[in-house]
Amino acid sequence: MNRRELIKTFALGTAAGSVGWLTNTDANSAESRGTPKRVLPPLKITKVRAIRTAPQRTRLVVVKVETSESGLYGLGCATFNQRPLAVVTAIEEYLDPFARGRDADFIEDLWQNAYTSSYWRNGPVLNNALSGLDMALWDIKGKRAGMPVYQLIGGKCRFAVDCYAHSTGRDVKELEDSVHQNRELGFRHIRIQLGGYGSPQLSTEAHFKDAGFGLPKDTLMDAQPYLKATPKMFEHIRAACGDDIELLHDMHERVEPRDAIRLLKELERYRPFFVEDPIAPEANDYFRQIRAATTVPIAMGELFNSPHEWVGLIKDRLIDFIRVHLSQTGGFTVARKIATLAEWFNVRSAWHGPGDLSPVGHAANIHLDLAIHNFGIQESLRFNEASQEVFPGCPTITNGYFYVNEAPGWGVDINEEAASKYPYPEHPGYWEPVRRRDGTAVRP
Ligand code: GCO
Ligand code: MG
Repeated sequence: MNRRELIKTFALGTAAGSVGWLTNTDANSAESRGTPKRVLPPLKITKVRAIRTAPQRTRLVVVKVETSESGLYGLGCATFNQRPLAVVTAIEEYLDPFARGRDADFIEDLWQNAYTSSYWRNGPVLNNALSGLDMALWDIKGKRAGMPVYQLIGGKCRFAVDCYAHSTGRDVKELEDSVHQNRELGFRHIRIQLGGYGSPQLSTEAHFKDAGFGLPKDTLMDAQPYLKATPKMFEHIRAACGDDIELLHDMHERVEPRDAIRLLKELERYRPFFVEDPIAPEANDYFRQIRAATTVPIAMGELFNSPHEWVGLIKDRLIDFIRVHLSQTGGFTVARKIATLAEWFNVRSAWHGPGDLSPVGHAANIHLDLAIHNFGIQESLRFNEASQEVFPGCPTITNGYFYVNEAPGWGVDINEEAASKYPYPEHPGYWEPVRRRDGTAVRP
């Protein structure tokens, strides 16, 4: 074959190829006028299960969503430590039959319909159940995509998640030692508390017990001993541990709003990183006065279950850190929206992250923290050996930073056999009353 023939053949071949392509795109565009071909084969939810376990004595509820693709399942956190069995019932009796047969890929659609499937909504029990389903679907989507969830929502904005540790002590000396320990572990942010919330150990006059009011096991907590001791606590820690440490404190809505304002003003000179829950959500309208009275950064939200509680405070810039508990809001789908809303009003994240979240819930916090611009700080928890046995892939902490692994989804799995080794503690989980000296109930 001479050169002229070769070129002629080649030209003919290309022409044929492009005609084929053209006809194809025609077919594709023709098809795009119809319903485009699904790249991912349909994936149906086949079962929604609630798994109970307590490897760290907290009553965890983890939802496992099984699918029509064998071996493909997702995990979600539905932990409500004070009412776990109510959440389990909401999952097993309502969300399981509701979700079976539905498309596991359409997370938002499923969230919206599950959310209104109870007609009444925005409560702690149903939101936690919904969160378990929601987070599990994000885990599945990450596994289908072969990516960690943070990649699905835009990838990393930081190499790891700065987090705070908890320090407490019955007196300032014990507290100082605990702060030094956490500093040695590499934490730059440390929450300081003098005993339990509101420092009940400082209250001594349990007149209600003498009067036989309430039960002897009820806790006494008067406001004044706490209000007087807390500025002294900050003063001691600043003097003993220095100026470059970021100090956080949780008022845990234990005092009246007016007292809260006065205490915040007294703490200004110690430059707290934030003070959390100065008042209860029922008194949210007091934030305007708090904002006007003090420059102390305010964190709020762990008790929020409804948009009515967070939208106003964020859009009016009345708080600096939004601290919702992801599963109490209805899950990851909701928290993403809260984070996006907050960004436009200079409110940063500080998601609730103590013991009453499962490692799956903590992982969801951290994946979100990695991917949002308005990340503030993350509350941390160390997972003991039992938790690591039950939840392979638990997040880790190094030098005060939280890390998730790079496995698809949340990167956290569950060993159900190990989970069954850690039943719930005897006590159902509700909070015992806290009272003033005259017996008046305190919001714990
Ligand atoms: C925090 C919280 C917790 C809650 C607890 C309720 O800031 O971590 O206040 O300690 O009290 O999660 O179960
Ligand atoms: Mg708190």
